[in-house]
Amino acid sequence: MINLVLFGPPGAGKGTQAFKLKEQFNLIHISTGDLLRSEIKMETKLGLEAKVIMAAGKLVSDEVVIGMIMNLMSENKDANGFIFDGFPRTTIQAEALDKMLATFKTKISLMLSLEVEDEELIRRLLLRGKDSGRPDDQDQQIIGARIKEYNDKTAPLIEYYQTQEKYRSIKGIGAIEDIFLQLVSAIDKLK
Ligand code: B4P
Repeated sequence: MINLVLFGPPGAGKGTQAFKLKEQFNLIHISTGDLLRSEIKMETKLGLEAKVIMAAGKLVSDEVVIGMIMNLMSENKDANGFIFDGFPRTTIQAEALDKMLATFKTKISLMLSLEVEDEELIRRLLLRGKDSGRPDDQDQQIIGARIKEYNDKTAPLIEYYQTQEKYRSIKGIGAIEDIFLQLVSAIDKLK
């Protein structure tokens, strides 16, 4: 199994690249952001709770996102592997993921971290906000709160994966195709 963590601040290109990588390597793409947005759309209890938190640029509780990942992984036991996009975002989530993968007798293969400066993140998200309808993409203050959450709670995971020798840093600025080729090359080295 190939199990990838696609990592980076909000707007780094995780969702964009995950979509291409899942096709290339025949993997199941799990995006916690997409899962939460679908709960919001269906107006479930979980969705109604998540809506307020996400609109403020904060992270949804570990318990909720870990539960969602567990459900999806159990439904895809025969998969070739997984791309985790936007998960884990805290140390608690990373530890829970390692435990879940252990029950599948597998591990994270690589953590691919897309590096993009704050100025470019803000530019991209405000641009997407113009037609995405995502409230968290439309206000610079909320985008700032998301970047702060990333720096405070998510960026420490770089060390978590560095210790396991799984961290690879990829420059996330430039043409989408060029960034994709760099990601593919890092994954190909696993073979
Ligand atoms: P996510 O849905 O994960 O959203 P994101 O961080 O904004 O990244 P996304 O993948 O969508 O954007 P991308 O970089 O591809 O999270 C949203 C919220 O959900 C979080 O704030 C949090 O509240 C909650 N949440 C999700 N997971 C959670 C978890 N595990 N724990 C707790 N809470 C959680 O793309 C951004 C834009 O850049 C796009 O418009 C794209 O077209 C563009 N772009 C991409 N690559 C580019 C390039 N090379 N050049 C120019 N533009 C590019």
